[in-house]
Amino acid sequence: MSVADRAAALFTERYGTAPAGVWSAPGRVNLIGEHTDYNDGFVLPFAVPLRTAVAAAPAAGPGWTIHSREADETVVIGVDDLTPGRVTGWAGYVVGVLWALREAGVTPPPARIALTSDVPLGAGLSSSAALECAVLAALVELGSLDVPKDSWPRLAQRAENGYVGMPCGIMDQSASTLCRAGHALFLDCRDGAVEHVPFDLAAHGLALLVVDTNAPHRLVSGEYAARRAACESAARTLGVGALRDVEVDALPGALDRLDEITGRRVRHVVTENQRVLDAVRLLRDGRVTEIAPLLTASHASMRDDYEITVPEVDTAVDAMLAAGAHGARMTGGGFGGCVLGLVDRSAVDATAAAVRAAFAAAGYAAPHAFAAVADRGVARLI
Ligand code: GAF
Repeated sequence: MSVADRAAALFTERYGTAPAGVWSAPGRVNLIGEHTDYNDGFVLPFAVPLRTAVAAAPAAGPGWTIHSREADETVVIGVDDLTPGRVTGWAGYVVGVLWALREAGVTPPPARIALTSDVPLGAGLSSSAALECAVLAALVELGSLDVPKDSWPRLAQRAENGYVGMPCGIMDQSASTLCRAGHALFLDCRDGAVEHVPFDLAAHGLALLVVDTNAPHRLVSGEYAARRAACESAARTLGVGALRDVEVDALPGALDRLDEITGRRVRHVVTENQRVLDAVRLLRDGRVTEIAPLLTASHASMRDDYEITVPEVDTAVDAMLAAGAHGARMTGGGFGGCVLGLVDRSAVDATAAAVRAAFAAAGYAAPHAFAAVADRGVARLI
């Protein structure tokens, strides 16, 4: 059964009536451009065919009833709960969207909601943005709200920053909202400019192997916030609005003005922005295999300069490269999560087997591997 059908069936089972509709939003894999979004930089994610589905219908009284299949829990939310910190856990992302709408001067419609998801939690595939964006789509349509789609990423980000307390950038919510099938989303996180870059690997005899290392990441923990704070402090020291304003050529001079650790953080961001621009240029020209060294360089930069990888992630990247992957890197916020590898189509199974063998040898739990294709963003499915 599709995720949309499962959400509809869940709604009927819980509430004894059919939903008014089912909306869904995808998780994402970021091809390249990590920890650049909150530095006003560039990112290149694509949506994966793993989706969160929200079946919903208007409710008579005030408030919201929300049931999650994965949590096996029903949460009843009153208007008083729209206060940051009041609701935590999975429901906090839903209530965060209600709160963000109200903060924007929009009254979300009372509703009954049933949700289920194919996006694994804590795998760095942006399960939270998928949830936020699917809920937003449902509420906007149920309430006929005057909330244009290009404002959804900021609203969903506001939910996460202001309600959940995770100081994320704008990448994940943009990917979940704006991505198109067969394309990666080249996003300028400063002005929101978007280019849908063709990303059809099969046409080039290639595939993108994604390995979920099962090393759970905890982005609400302090490390993500610490990286973000270091970048903002470095920008102030350098007298720029954001690290996006530091060009690669100006890096040596900038590093002279920073302590050693901050300098490495800045070097990651500045070089990563350039790698995104280089990757986009190559993809536009159809020179897909040539992005591979950029992927591998991105990983080295995250491992050595930004220090956000963990042993499971480094093992997966090394195993992919040893098995002949053209390039490989961790994707997402880090401290666990997923690794991607650009491989020949014919090498997908052998590369996945090589990672499994390396994990077994290291005593790690068996990882989950799949070949990812670029899917569409948020949509009404039923
Ligand atoms: C997480 C965040 F939510 C994104 O905004 C982004 O910073 C990413 O980590 C790192 O590139 O997914």
